[in-house]
Amino acid sequence: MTAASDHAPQQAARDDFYRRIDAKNMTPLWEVLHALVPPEPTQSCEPAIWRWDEVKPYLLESGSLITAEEAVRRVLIFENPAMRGESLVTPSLYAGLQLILPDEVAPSHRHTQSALRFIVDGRGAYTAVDGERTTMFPGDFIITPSWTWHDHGNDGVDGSAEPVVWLDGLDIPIIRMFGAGFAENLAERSQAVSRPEGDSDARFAHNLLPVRQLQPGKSSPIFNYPYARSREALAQLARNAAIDDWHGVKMRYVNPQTGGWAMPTMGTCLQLLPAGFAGKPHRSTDGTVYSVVEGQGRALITRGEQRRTLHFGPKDHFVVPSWWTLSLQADDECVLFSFSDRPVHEAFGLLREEFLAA
Ligand code: 1HN
Repeated sequence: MTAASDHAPQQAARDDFYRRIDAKNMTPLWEVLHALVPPEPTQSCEPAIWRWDEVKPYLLESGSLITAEEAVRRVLIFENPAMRGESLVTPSLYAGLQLILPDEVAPSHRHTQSALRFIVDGRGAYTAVDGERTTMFPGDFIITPSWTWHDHGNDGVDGSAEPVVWLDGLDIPIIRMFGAGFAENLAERSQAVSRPEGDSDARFAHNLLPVRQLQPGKSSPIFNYPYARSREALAQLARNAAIDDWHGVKMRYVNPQTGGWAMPTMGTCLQLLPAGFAGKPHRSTDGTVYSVVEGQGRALITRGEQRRTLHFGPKDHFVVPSWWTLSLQADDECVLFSFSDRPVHEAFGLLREEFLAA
């Protein structure tokens, strides 16, 4: 008798066993162990790019189809091509572009999901967070921490208003996994303003902290990190400091009370690549979303035999999945904003990254 024919009765017995335990909501680990604990990350997530010249017309068209009020949030979601239908850009992150037209209001609500905004196009919209408004300009990084009331409007600046577009990043899948999602709407369209614009900036964004400040919360008390200041820091460092072979000049947004990230679940960075920069390859476990602010360049994204070259320019967005290798190249001077779930990897001792030689 051959080994194969020996095997058949045993397999039939096993299949019968699986059927019987299946009826009791059980399944054998030995059939799935390799998939449950793979030697390396095996997420369904691909590199992808959303180019501004393709996205912008659709976003503006959405503005003629539905109001911000009716939509609650008028957003085109960036769906990862490997995860269509899931409203996700990576398995742990949500991203999309939001449009608000002059005189519109996106009504006030709060939820346990944390949100970040990165202003992409247009100026003069505002966002209000827990009683304070901030006017948004391109390149500003704004946070709405977990369970803070937030609404948006577009009153314009200097007597003129224009459509305003920003990137939204949320930790939706992380909150869903923990069964910790709660949300509620405010009865009024907009929340009452209780502090003048610039109040939190004065208290927390000048290398000073109030002496009678209470215990730090989980998120930064600064809720707008203006582009003008971040850009100036990058410009000065690009002139005076060593350029990192992998990252160029890369800085992270910081919670001034703790030195940690601005929010507990999502980490955010701004980086400058000098003109002609040819970055060395790097990979990390935190899948990352990029928003291009300035410059033209290329992202080479590889994993094993798979290889993608994404040509990017201003206001384009692209995603680099967990454990894919990224090399960044700049034609002219580039500035990139990025966000990922890195704080969660760090908190759980899971962050792995490799700075490769070539
Ligand atoms: C949300 O509250 C906003 O406040 C944007 O602007 C996008 C996506 C899913 C759930 C809540 C916002 C969102 C969101």
